[in-house]
Amino acid sequence: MRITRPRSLGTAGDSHHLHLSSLEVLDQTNVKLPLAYTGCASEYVKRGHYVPPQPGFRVEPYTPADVIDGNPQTSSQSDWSANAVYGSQDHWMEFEVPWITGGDTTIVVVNTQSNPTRLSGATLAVLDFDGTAMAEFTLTADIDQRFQLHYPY
Ligand SMILES: [Ca+2]
Repeated sequence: MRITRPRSLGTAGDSHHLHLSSLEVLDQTNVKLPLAYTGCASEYVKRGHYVPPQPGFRVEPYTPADVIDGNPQTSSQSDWSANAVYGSQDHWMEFEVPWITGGDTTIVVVNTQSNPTRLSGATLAVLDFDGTAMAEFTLTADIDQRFQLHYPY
């Protein structure tokens, strides 16, 4: 499963960031499937944003692991520090889904509370093992977003 925010969506107004709070995949009986992040992401998303130690912020960078930690309060943040060149690359991240069973699958995306419009127009693609897109959804600025994957696709 790949989430992409390409530069072609626009970089004006500090809009080109890929920050995400949560991604869940539920099978037809609403059982949450285990997702895995194996480090497959664009450079800045993989690196994550790092905030120097200060009150209210943690020390670890904000990476895609924060998207599948089961906690909607934590979010990934593409690096927007002085180490990143703003607008220089497309942002994307991939998560592995071990299986998708027959029947309807529900994909639940939780956007960040701050600057949710940045996610608007980004895409969520369900990829086959060879990278072929079986389905693609367009994300919005909504905080809670749900998409139905109908089998067969
Ligand atoms: Ca989270």
